[in-house]
Formats: sequence, structure tokens, C-alpha cells
Amino acid sequence: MKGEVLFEQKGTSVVVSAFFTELPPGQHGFHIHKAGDLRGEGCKQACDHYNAGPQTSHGGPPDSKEPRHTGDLGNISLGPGSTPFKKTYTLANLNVSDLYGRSVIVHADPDDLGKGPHDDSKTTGHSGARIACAVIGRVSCEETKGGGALFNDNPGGRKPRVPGTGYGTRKRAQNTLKKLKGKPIGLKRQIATTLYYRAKHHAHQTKNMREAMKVFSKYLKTLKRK
Ligand SMILES: [Cu+2]
Ligand SMILES: [Zn+2]
Repeated sequence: MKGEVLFEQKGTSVVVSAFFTELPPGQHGFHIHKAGDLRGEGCKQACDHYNAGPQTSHGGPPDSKEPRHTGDLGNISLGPGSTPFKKTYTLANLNVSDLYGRSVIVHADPDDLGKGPHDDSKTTGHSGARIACAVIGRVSCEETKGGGALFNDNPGGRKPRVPGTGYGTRKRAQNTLKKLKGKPIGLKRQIATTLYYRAKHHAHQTKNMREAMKVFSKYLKTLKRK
């Protein structure tokens, strides 16, 4: 995943500009969460969706009329031919400084914007696992310039980070696990999770993809036990 989410003060509003060049296929729920604690497995210590006002239920991006959390930003996805995602949002009556130290999260599944039939539609939009989280920090040396949350799986453009990784078939998944031997557990978990979701959300869901998913999910379970 590669992208940036910038936050700028415009009068009494915060203008959020999201720009993503790399995302797993499909729609992904996209929110500002309360905390910026990245220690939890699967970004879970980032807590719930950030909301500035009185408690309310989950909803859509800022232009929607229904009740919503301040941090509800709808969905993100790449366009046809992997064209980047680009969108701006206006969060009214907010200061950028209210957002420092919180986080932006990208989910595995689409956000149903609070309209779904699921138990968690009204709290999280049923958007599933948290596949990436980034803390909102300052992105300029100038005090007043604003903040940003930066997503980058492959710093320096190295891609993939462990050569020889893949997910298209059971064989490629098993080879990937071999390549991961001796790597730090955080990297193992990150790569296996990413490839699991790539296989899961691949446009052409084939038997091979499902077999690769099984290899990764089994592997992720063994990592949990350690
Ligand atoms: Cu979220
Ligand atoms: Zn929400």
C-alpha cells in the first residue's frame, strides 16, 4: 500500500486530501480512528472511529446527510488500470491540531456506510480487518502547514520487500513462506497478511487463489501462537 492523507486548516474546517497509488484490489473502508497507538496487532489499539461531537452512529463521508462519525470517510479504491485514488473531504468545525496523534486506517472490506444489515454496520460499517494504519503527524517544518498520515509498504520503492514472494498459487504461497524464514516476526506477519488479502480480493477468484489464501491463513495462525 502506498498513499498519503494530508490535513490542512481552511478557516474553521479541515480539508483532507487523500491520494493512493497502491491499494489491494476492491473497495476499502477508510476512517480516522481515535488513537495513534500502533503497538496492537492488526492496528487494534487505534480504538474506534474518531468523533468530535456527541456519540452517534457510523455513517458515510462528510457530504452524506445521515448521522456519521467525524472520522468516517467512506471507501477508497484504485480506478481502472490501477489509476490512483484521489479525493478531498471537508470536515467542518475542526482544527488540524485535534487530529495530531490519531490515525488513519484502511480496512480489508468495503464500508457499508452504516446502511448494512450487520451487527457492526452502525459502528464500523462492517469494513473488516484493519490492513494498514498510519499516525497523523506534522508533515512540514512550518508550524502552521498542517498534518499528514503516510502509508508506505515499500520505502524507497523496493518492491516486493522480500524478493520471490507471491500469492497466485499454493506453490507460490509456500515459496513465499520459505523466503520469510529467519525474517523478523513483524515483517512475516505483514507480508503474509498483505498477500492473504491480495489473494482474497483478487479480481479473478480462482481455486489457486483460494489455496494460496489457505496457506497464508494457516501460517498467520502459527505466528499468533508464538
Ligand atoms: Cu476504521
Ligand atoms: Zn464510523
